[in-house]
Amino acid sequence: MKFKKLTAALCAAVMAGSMFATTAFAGNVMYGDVDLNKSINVTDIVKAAAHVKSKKPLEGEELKAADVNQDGVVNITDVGLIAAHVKGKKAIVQPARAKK
Ligand SMILES: [Ca+2]
Ligand SMILES: [Ca+2]
Repeated sequence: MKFKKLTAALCAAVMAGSMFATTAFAGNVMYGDVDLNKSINVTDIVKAAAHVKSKKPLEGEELKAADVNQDGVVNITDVGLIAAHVKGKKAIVQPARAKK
């Protein structure tokens, strides 16, 4: 029966779609907030710096949040950006959130 097969394919597509939506939502990190506590402060600089020095690598959401300039790597540039934000020199501009 072709219809049954199509329904199964549709179900799989919907499930994959909802999984993607969950991932997208989880991806809404605050850039610079490395420890994910909703505020950007000196702790986040320390965490990002420890990652850059390979002392304590970040992963997942933390890694995403630490990549402030979103160039795919967390390095001293990102640490500098977080530091500038904390010192009140240059605020980190958060990307526009997807509107629903
Ligand atoms: Ca934080
Ligand atoms: Ca970066």
